[in-house]
Amino acid sequence: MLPLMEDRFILYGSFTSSSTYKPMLFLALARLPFSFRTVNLKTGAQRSPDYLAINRYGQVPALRHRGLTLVQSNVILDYLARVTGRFEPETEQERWQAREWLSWEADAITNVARVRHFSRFRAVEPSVMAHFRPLAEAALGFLDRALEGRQWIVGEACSIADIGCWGRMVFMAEAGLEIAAWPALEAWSRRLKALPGFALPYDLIPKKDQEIVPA
Ligand SMILES: N[C@@H](CCC(=O)N[C@@H](CS)C(=O)NCC(=O)O)C(=O)O
Repeated sequence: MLPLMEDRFILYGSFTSSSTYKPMLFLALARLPFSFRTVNLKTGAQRSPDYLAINRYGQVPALRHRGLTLVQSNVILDYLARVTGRFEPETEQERWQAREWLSWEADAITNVARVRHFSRFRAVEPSVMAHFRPLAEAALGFLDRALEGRQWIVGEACSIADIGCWGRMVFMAEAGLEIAAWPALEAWSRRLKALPGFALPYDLIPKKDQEIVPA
């Protein structure tokens, strides 16, 4: 049965956005229904007064639920884990660790998203790329080492730490960063891809407003 309308998650996002993919992947893996509202980044819809009233930073994603508005993809993942109980690690220490990884990824894996942005959407001086590419590679190397001998980043199951880190790096091939260079990362990505409900961004995020009802 569908939840009451006010209980339904409303996610604002764009199909080219790794930040949108993160909460979207959570909802897909958790098999939760939600309403998707597209924000066209190409036409600058993220800077329209209506959207700025939802997200002051003029960025996607944003989530509305039960009268609340949440922005910043990692805050949204934190919220989704809290209200649904899904993808929350088991112990309190691990739950804090998952949030620690989310904070880290916003500092470090963001460089992967930057290099992809410069490769795909906005050409920059070679010196800018030369600055950010090693930072992206260092972030991927750090996570690769952390995953050696482990199935998941925190605890024994997939958590918001995995969804957040994977989600931000998902377009890495568009930045010329081949995951095969980091064997533990590649093995972990295969485990993620095997989870029921998993999909890659271009298969998952609609280009138009849509009501999503998992099968
Ligand atoms: N720290 C933010 C980053 C969000 C972000 O960078 N969103 C991009 C798309 S991935 C965006 O909306 N860009 C449009 C713009 O900045 O004009 C988060 O994690 O939610």
